[in-house]
Amino acid sequence: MKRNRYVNARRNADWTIDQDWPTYTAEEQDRWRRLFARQEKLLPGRACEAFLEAKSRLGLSSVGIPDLMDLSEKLSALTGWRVAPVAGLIPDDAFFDHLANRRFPAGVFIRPEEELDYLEEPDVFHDVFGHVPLLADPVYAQFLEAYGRGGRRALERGQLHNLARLYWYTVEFGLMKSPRGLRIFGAGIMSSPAETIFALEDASPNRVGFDLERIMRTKYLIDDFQQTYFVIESFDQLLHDCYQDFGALYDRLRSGPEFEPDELAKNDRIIAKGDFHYFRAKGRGEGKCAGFPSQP
Ligand code: HBI
Ligand code: FE
Repeated sequence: MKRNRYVNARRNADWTIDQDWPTYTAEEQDRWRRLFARQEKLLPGRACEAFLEAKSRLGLSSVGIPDLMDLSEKLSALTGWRVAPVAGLIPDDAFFDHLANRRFPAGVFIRPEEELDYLEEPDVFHDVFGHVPLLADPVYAQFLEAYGRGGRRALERGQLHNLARLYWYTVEFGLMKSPRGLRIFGAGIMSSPAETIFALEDASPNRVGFDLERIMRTKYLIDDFQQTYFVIESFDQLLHDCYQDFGALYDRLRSGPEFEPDELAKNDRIIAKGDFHYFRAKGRGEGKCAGFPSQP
């Protein structure tokens, strides 16, 4: 297979494979360098401090695709997390088991040239550049481990759809307050130049203060920029609010509203109400207000 040469690699019971680092071609290494250089220019003043700091501490650089063994040694010295090579998406139970044991499963193929800006499966640039740096932050590190344990419980209880929304709106597309304005921490934004700008600077999307239950009631789009971004105060807030058994919350979620990706809810702490021009032009959402009397 051209697209991902690892799909037929011999894999272990936990879905990990050998990264086989020496076999990356010069072309693939160059693709990493270009992706890296492009994000490197955009992220100062846009990515949260913890990310920027960890990125250099871990020695991520435009030199090329990191050897995940070396990277794991550096990361584990900081927070005990390691990076586990996988071929692509792995089953939910295996994914959560890795997280619960402080191993982050990272895709090791690099996106093909034709999909430089959009791809469906997580590749090494998304997973390693986007996700790994924050694992060097002790509080974020604890949050993601707890998420892994919560994932296993959610699977048993048939509540994964709700928990997956938390992952989506924080780990992948989360924003954070900082003394000098909003910053990115979600890996889906971090690894996308277009969404880096869109999430912070475009007038289209809503930006709403983090609320766990509200997020778990909110659907999401997987094939476009987000219509609503949720904003945490800090990783301490994220960990604190999520460090609980979600059992009672899941029971509440069985009734009550579900929100569309473009909808504002009555009790939202609105940081910015989107004008939705980007989405309206594509015929995909206009920014409804649930529970508000509709304006003529
Ligand atoms: N596998 N490699 C990989 N990466 C993911 O982010 C991932 C996965 N398998 C399942 C999964 N995510 C979902 O369970 C979560 O996003 C909820
Ligand atoms: Fe991801």
